[in-house]
Amino acid sequence: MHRRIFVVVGAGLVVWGLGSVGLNQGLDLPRVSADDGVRMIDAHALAVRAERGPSADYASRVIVQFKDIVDDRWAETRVRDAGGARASRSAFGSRYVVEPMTGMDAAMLTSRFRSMPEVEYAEPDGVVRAHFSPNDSLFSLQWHLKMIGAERTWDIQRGDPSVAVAVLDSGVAYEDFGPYRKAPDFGGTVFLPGFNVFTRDSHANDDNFHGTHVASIIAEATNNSSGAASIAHLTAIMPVKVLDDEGFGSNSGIAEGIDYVVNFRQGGVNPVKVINLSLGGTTRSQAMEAAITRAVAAGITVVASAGNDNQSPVDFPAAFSNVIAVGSVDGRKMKAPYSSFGSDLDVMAPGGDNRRDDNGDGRPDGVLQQTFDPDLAAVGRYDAFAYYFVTGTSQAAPQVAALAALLARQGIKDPRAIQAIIERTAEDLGAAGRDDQFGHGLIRPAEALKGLGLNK
Ligand SMILES: [Ca+2]
Ligand SMILES: [Ca+2]
Ligand SMILES: [Ca+2]
Repeated sequence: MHRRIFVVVGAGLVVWGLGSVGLNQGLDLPRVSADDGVRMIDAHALAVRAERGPSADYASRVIVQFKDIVDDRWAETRVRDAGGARASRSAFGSRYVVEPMTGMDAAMLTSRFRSMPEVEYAEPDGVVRAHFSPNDSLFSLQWHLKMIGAERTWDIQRGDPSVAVAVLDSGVAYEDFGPYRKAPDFGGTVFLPGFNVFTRDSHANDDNFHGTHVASIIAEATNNSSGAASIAHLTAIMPVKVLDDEGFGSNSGIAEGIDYVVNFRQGGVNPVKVINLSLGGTTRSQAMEAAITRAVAAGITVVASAGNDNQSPVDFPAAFSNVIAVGSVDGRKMKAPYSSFGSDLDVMAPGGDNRRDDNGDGRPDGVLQQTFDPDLAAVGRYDAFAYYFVTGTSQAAPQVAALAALLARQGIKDPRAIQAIIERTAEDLGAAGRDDQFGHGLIRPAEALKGLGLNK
């Protein structure tokens, strides 16, 4: 199922090595259904997939950044000297992802690149993964919106298509294209031209389920007499596919996706003011950090999920100091048992806990939005849309990204100011003041927006 794209440096040719996406259109699997059309994701299948790790061998590669703008022929010599077999150049500069030749490993290759004076940095590529909690099940209505006071928020600001959030994820069900279908409750949602780092084209279609759920938390069509509501529903979404069909990706892929967002222009301006990263890994990447620093310098607020391993520190990219790191609370405003923590944690949002039913509706508490059936997606069907309760810091981060977009719409331009407002107005939880379990506390969007900008 996995696909890889490498430029073969030797011949100077771009060779697109596209593996096939397994489409078994005729397969008729039993679907989980409920009377009200709300469904649960088969937690077992997701857990098995997460345990197994990625099919794609992201971790065997090396990221190398040359100091100067170089041409591929020049780079080819260095890649060969270092022991690289194949390399793929970034669309945005002299950054290459190099596969080692037989007998070499990523560590050896990295150390050879580091000894070259022309190299700015080299590092083994790292694996990142979607931060969904693999124990999702069927829940009741959108309690997360009540907890953060969404209705009071909408009295002040509902977003505007002139402000966009880039969702770097497994893609989004935003268009009808090939086997992919637009999710039904994206009715009036505006989508900007996206990017797929695997195919290097604009078709950032979701083949997993995760990215569509995350984008729906931010801007699912609202007040349209159908489906679910969302926090910043008039905000535009830019779909950027950096995770594969299993929810895995690489540090180099994240850097590539961020570079696409930073370089995007429409009518001479970049409407993207927020990047959401509901994903992470444990390896610190210079390539990713440099891309994030460029984004923040360009006025883009970067939000990332803390991770679902109940460990400290939080994952990268959340652990970077210029990224808003978001943890997850349950229906009681307690830290969700999976939510990672530590000194880099900034704020919390309701990401849910499927083992609890604190609103007493007979269903476990998760975040309800539209996406498609992940089990059917695994066999190549991306059109089985329904409303799913999903839990995780993946579901918490986009609530903060949505709030950042609303603040940007109010006219707050500096990402540091946006982060400061979100933190200052958060509801303090746990130990008094900022602490490592809750950061600054639970976001309060209406309080953050009050008195600021357009509609004060
Ligand atoms: Ca709706
Ligand atoms: Ca419940
Ligand atoms: Ca506290």
